[in-house]
Amino acid sequence: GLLRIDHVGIAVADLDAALEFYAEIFDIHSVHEETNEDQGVREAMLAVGDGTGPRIQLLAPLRPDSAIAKFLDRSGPGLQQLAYTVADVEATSAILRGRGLRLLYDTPRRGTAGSRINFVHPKDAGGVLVELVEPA
Ligand code: MC0
Repeated sequence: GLLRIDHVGIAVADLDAALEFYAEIFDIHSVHEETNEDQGVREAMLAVGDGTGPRIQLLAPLRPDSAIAKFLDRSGPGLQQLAYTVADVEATSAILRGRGLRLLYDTPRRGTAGSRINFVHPKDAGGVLVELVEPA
């Protein structure tokens, strides 16, 4: 099942500009950055407060055909996904499939920091793109 909120993902056009905004305005800072070619993103994870709670993930597109580029074109910058930590992404995906939801991938793909991820289609989850994250 879903253990806790892992992160909230926010689409941004320019990662460096967004990092500067979050640092200067909210005093929230990046604790991890990486490029995920498979997902077509450059991303940063930001810690809030004492850093023990859910993170904020800033997502910038690498390519015009990427999910984040399409999201920015359609909706502009803003909340793009809600991610839950799970112990076993395959098991949770199977349970949700069994409840009639469309999972985007047949088998998990690689997410942040070597995690294994899958997504529930937003049209099957009340308009929210739900990500399942099994940490490395
Ligand atoms: C699209 N829709 C959304 C949405 N994206 N609704 C809520 N939240 C979103 N993020 C809506 C559209 O407005 C449209 O509604 C309907 O879904 C179907 O749109 P579509 O044109 O069929 O689909 P696309 O091409 O926009 O793709 C949507 C889809 C895609 C969710 C399938 O974004 C995708 O594959 N996402 C999963 C991968 C991803 O997001 N990667 C970037 C983060 P209407 O009403 O107009 O029909 S990478 C990441 O997260 C990793 C690094 C990590 O955390 O570890």
